[in-house]
Amino acid sequence: MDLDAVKEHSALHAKPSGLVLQYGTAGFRTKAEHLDHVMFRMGLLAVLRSKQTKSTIGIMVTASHNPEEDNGVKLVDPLGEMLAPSWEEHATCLANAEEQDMPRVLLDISVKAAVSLQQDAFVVIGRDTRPSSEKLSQSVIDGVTVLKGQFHDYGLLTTPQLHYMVYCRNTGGQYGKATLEGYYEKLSKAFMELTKQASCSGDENRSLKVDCANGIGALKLREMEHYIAQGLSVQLFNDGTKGKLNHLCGADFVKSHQKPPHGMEMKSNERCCSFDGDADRIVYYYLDVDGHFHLIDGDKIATLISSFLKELLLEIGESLNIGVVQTAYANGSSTRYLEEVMKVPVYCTKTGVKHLHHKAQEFDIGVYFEANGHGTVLFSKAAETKIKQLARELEDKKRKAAKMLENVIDLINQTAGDAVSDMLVIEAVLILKGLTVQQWDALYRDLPNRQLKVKVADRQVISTTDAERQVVTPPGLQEAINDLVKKYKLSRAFVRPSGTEDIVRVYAEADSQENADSLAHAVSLAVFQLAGGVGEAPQLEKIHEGCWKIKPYYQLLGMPFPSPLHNHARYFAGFPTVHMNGEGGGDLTQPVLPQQNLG
Ligand code: 16G
Ligand code: ZN
Repeated sequence: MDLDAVKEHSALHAKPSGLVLQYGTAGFRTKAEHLDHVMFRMGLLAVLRSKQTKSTIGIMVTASHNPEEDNGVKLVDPLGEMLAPSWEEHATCLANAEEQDMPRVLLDISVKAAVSLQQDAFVVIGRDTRPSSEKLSQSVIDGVTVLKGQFHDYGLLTTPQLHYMVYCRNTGGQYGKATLEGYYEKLSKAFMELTKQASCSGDENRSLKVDCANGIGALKLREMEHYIAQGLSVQLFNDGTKGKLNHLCGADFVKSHQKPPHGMEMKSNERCCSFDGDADRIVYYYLDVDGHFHLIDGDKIATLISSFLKELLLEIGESLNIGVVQTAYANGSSTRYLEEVMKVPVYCTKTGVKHLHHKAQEFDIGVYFEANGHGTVLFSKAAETKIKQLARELEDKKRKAAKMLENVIDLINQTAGDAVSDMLVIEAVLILKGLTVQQWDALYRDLPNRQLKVKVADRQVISTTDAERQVVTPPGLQEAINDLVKKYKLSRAFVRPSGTEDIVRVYAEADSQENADSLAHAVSLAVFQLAGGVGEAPQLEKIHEGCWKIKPYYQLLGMPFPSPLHNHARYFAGFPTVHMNGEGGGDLTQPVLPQQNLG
């Protein structure tokens, strides 16, 4: 390792002194202008990881669903998986080493991880469409080359495409060809084969509206469009020609605001979906005839896909085990439906794809989805071999079912959640089962829920157990949550420190939206009080300018209402919304009629 060269080049990507960043749930993420040194250093680290694993390593430059001004970087391990936890620690150490210490830290890592330095290294790089991404990926390349690693820069790619490339390269092409064309061909062939099996295809014009979050998904779906045109016509919105990345659109916006993205023309009962900024998440939705918005999130996607797979397994009479993996954010109705109606075992892990992915590997067929729309299906090697064998040996209907399973294996991107691949699986299942989007939505009804954020001095004072469903510290917080939850029907609530933002997240679910809101606010206040809240106590949730959602949670906590915090609010008794009068001065004791348009 030529440490003098490392030092010299590092100076061109100098670390702002004092800046501390953490390799979080999905790599490093912050404002793009703070990331140059991180990119260079991750280039260095990828070379070490490649030498150590004697495999190709991936680096993706993206900040996913975060604002356009942000950026981020993550490393992809040999089988297309997230970086191993011990290397996340190395990544954090290297990124935070002050300029003069960096070469020593690099050397320490290579010793600790027993990297054979004379081994060759190969790194593949991808980036999203952010204005900062091109320059930052150049810094990655500087890092790779200074350690004499070889590389291939794929340029613009979706995150899951990069995962795919890494896996293809490390399996000698068995998984597919490590080119964009290879990716499009593999997926489209499987999609066309699968949908050919549908008994009622052809009589319906299959079309789907796709909100691409003004991101990379638009470019890549455009490239893919003609490969699938015979089976599905896609109409792209927010394709990046006008709007800003992830701004008022994309999967994260739609899921968290539970409303349609801007820039999408929706007619009633049309199937629509949204990707996130790097196209590794997808959610579906539609407007009903009354113009009401219906969200179909990752939980319902998991339900659709796993029920389809289970039916195919029943058809071929094979007892391969199937399991669904969720996080605490999964809607209670989805878990109940999967367990009680579909009789599929459900497991819960901590938030973050790597945890779900890991758990899903325990099954012959492991379906995992986060409610936010990130997910995929994993087939064990043994299951794959068995299915392929059955597709050759069985006859008639059984053979057809086995062939379908074989095609699903090729259609799903097993390396990571992939909006494009998931979209095609979903579309194929809807065609094969002859389901409309409404029928899919009607599988079960989501319990009303609410997510809130609370700012505290140090979010690490909150530690959790039981897949983040129970708080361990600070003392008293779990008891407070338990007491609050008891006051509502069908309710559940949990809190966890975010892995991507400096806040604590609160989730609550209950029998009505009002109660879910109320419980979420009450829990937020408990967090604020018991976990060192900073600034103002949790504000009520803003619905639109001048309008806030409220239930008198003060009463629940034994506080007087109206509280001084809301002395500009006019309160309508029994109605859980407060309309704040911008000039102040409304009379809190006088009920006002609820306004139309509550957002
Ligand atoms: C990251 C994770 C996502 C998780 C989210 C939670 C990956 C690829 N992405 O975006 O799975 O849901 O973080 O964020 O792992 P939070 O910790 O801020 O709630
Ligand atoms: Zn993403």
